[in-house]
Amino acid sequence: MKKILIIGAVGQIGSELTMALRNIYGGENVIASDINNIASEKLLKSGPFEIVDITDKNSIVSMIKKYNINIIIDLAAILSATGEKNPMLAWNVNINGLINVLEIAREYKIEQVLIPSSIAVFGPGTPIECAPQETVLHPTTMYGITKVAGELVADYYVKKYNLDVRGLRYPGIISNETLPGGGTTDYAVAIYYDAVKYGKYTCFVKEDTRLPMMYMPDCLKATIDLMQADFSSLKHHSDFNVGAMSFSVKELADSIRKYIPNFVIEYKPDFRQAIADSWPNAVDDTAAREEWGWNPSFDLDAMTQDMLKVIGEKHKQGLI
Ligand code: NAD
Ligand code: AKB
Repeated sequence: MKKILIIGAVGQIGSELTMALRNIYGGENVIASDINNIASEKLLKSGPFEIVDITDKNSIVSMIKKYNINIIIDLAAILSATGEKNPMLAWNVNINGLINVLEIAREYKIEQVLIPSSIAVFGPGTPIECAPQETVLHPTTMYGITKVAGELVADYYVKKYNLDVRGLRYPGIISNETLPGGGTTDYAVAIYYDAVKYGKYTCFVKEDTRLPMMYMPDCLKATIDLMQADFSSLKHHSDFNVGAMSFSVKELADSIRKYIPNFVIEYKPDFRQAIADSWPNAVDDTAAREEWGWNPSFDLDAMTQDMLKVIGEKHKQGLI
């Protein structure tokens, strides 16, 4: 019986991954945890929820013992924009928290650990048009530095202790359930909410800014497919590039205008422009496709249609 502990379950990805895993493995077998207890009613009612601080090893150990955990998913993080405002907090949560998880996994013989990485591992020196799987990793943000260090330390635990650790370099994730938590790619979510609510959006990066992005259903599929892959067939472990789409802000606004013709966008770039400029336009995800069959479903227009439908419905019901 799989017993999964998700740390950081209240965030943008965790709130939806928890529900997806509960549908597969049963509510009681997926323990949602976070330092923050502002979780949706759906998440709180569909299975256990616990307060865990990833920087406090004992708070994780008590969950391992209480629930007999055999899989840990570490989604606790401080993202790129918030990390630039508080770099030491980013280091503490993203690295010291991860080390706690890996040490506990080793000590308590946890069967699998999943740790997301990010396109933030890339930086100057990475080919901008399509970042290869193996390339220069010189990030300019503390968040990116923690993600490179996290990949390296995770691979160290695979080699040194034969621990099953897996991870993907998510692109910017776009979703309509939980708002993103302080990243640079947040504009690609906020634009849909403001288009529905106000018919206009002020973007904090320039119109020709182009980044790799992915819709949440593909993010959930990628995560679960990697979790279920045969470990012995993996040549990479914690650093899989996963691509889905790549578009500029102008192309995103044009896609929204197909459904909201009068949508207006203006641009007021701030400090996040430099972060976005340090990341590639797209990634080469051949390794993920070959090693565990990665294949995304959503393109920009399919995602726009679905985002506007769901957010439009929430707006009509007065939920946003
Ligand atoms: P998020 O900011 O939405 O959620 C992170 C969660 O971690 C929050 O609920 C927060 O309360 C929790 N947290 C913070 N400090 C904690 C602590 N000390 N102990 C326990 N929990 C703590 O982030 P997300 O977007 O859901 O990201 C999840 C993972 O995916 C992260 O590793 C992130 O780097 C990675 N990722 C996300 C994206 C994206 O676009 N969302 C892209 C690339 C990578
Ligand atoms: C961020 O913008 O910080 C995240 C990410 C791409 O890792 N969304």
